[in-house]
Amino acid sequence: MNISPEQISQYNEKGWIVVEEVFTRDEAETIAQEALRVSEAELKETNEDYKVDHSADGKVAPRKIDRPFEKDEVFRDFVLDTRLRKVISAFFGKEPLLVVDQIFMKPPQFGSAKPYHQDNAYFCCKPIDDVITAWIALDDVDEENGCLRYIDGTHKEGLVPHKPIPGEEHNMAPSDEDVDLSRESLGRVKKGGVCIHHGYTLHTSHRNESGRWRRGFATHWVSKDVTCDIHTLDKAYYKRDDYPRS
Ligand SMILES: O=C(O)CCC(=O)C(=O)O
Repeated sequence: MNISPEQISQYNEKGWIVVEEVFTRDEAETIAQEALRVSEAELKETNEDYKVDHSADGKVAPRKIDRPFEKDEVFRDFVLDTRLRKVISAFFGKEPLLVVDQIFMKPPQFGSAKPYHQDNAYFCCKPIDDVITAWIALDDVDEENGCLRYIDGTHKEGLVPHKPIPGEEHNMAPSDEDVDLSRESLGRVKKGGVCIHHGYTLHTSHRNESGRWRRGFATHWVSKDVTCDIHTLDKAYYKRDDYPRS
């Protein structure tokens, strides 16, 4: 797949980009089905609140799968696919190394919002230009089922303070004054396409108001030059013996 100079310019200027058709729809559907199977099995066993979404009338559905890479070879092969790694390196300019992953399920009708945040508020890694996320759409994703939304240019503006949200301590967010909604753009993407964003780009996703799933496979990458002030890299996948070397 060729990445155009315009796409590179958009990533550099806005801090995010959509690349369509990295995977086929059938490949994304296989992963979406597997995500459903794994998350429903986990739902039967877990009472961890951050893994579950609740409807107003008492229904529950899976919210997320943590570290899918470690749970199924199918997930592993998918996120290490060379097409994905080539696309990321086109924006990154270095070999991307996979640190961690998560699948956000956002179930129909009541999949919850993810508040505005910068990924590096969680990761605390540096240099920041070597921290990047590739979010693979496992469904067609638009404003009705909760696409990613970005504040353009925030990757050039540093880290803003984040605080845990009361009652949702798994979520941290900046104050409203730090989110300039006049610069918000939508990351609409088709199934199999990928949204890529810089570690400082402010982003969010709204509640799923549609009758469709909105599953997104988030993969978080760094370069070999990255160091970290906290535990983020301790269990990084690229340190595993079976991680593919280029
Ligand atoms: O899938 C979502 O709604 C949130 C994803 C996200 O915040 C991320 O991939 O960094």
